Amino acid sequence: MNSNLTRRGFVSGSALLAGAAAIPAALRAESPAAPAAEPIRFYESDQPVWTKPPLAPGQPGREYRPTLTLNGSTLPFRIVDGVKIFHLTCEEVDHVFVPRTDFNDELRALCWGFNDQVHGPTIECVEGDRLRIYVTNKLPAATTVHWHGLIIPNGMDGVGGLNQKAIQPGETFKYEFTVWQHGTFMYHSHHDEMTQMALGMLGMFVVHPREPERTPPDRDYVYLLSEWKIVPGTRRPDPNEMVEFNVLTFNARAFPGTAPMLAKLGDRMRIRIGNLSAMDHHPIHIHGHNMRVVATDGGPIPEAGQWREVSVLVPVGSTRTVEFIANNPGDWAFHCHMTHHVMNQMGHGLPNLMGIDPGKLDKKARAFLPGYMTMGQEGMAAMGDMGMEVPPNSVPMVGAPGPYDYITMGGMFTNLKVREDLGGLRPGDGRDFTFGGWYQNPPGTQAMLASAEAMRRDLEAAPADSPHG
Ligand SMILES: [Cu+2]
Repeated sequence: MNSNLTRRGFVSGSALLAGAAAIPAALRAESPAAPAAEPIRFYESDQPVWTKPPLAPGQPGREYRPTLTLNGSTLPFRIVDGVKIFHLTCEEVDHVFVPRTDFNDELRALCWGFNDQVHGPTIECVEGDRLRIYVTNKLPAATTVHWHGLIIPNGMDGVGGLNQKAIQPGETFKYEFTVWQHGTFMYHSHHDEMTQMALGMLGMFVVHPREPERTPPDRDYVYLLSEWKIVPGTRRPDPNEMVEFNVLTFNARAFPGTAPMLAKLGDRMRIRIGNLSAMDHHPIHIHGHNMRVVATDGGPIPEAGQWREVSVLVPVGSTRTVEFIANNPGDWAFHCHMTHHVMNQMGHGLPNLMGIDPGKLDKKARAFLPGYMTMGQEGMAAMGDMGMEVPPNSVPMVGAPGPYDYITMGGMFTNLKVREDLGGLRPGDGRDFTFGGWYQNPPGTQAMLASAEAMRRDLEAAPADSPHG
């Protein structure tokens, strides 16, 4: 075979010569050589998708319904000569992870982010848009921005040293490309990544399909997962940490600082989840519903390949998009299922005190450690609401008061509030878990203290015949 004749060329050439006449016209339209009508076909094209010429800029309200990044924002743009212009400024940000309430201290830290926020605002555009993104570096260190999952020219890919010169402090770089994909992607620093991503230089990147969706969501939420080490009493996330992350975040907020998602009963929900944590994958778990996994950052999953989950694993450096109908009213937990990821600033080098009787130990220890209290003999649930003195700028084991009791959760935890009537609440208005109030469970649909009479009737009844004899 002629060495210039690639396998692809050989196969498509043969198909043209021998196959065309034999294949019925209806089937021929399905062959790989047919014009790519469906965007998904671009993933199998022999040309990178960005070579396709751009379309007129897609408009919110016309080409797409905007997404909502709770506790964050969406990056505004302007249009110049048919190109969408964005501007990101890399800078130090005094970021609040958990706002102060009557029940907890605040947790804030000096992070690095974009446009005075951590993480950066969500970039939102439409398939076929031409984008020009200016990146101004106001950090004390060089940086770059990588567009995770986007198929763009090599020189726009943002890996410092490999694809471009690093952006020095004070410089502004210009990235420009056409996006011919749709889905959920991310952006992040790709220069001294370990430091800069640990300090917060991350953001989400949503591309809407050009063709209107057959079943567009009523609500389209965006979450970016990340993890931090903030030693209680300090003001800087520690980028050297590799194992013991103690602040786990949804959109850079830890519970009780996370706003709830709101849904009207019957709403078609979409949640786009990206994970740019340093070291951990997160199984994100929903209560009261199950979710269809419809896309990754590699593209949409054809309907036949979609699957259902109640915990969707979002690996480091990936996005997962899930959909479901909010058909079960209530206040539903939405959280990472790693139990050490739903707590705040707990030390992990602790001796195991489960079942230990401290006896007179506390009294003796208080002689040289005023206020000393042995904890952990019955678990950690009581720690949050004991009102103990804690180091300044920390939320160790803090949860929040719920409608029935103290909620013993923190970290990557929030609520999905499904209501028949939202009473005019706008989801983006909520800044923490208290937004929207609490669901009133209808009588007979709630776990409660069992009555002595019910226990006598049911627990003292003769056991049913055992299938094992
Ligand atoms: Cu997790």
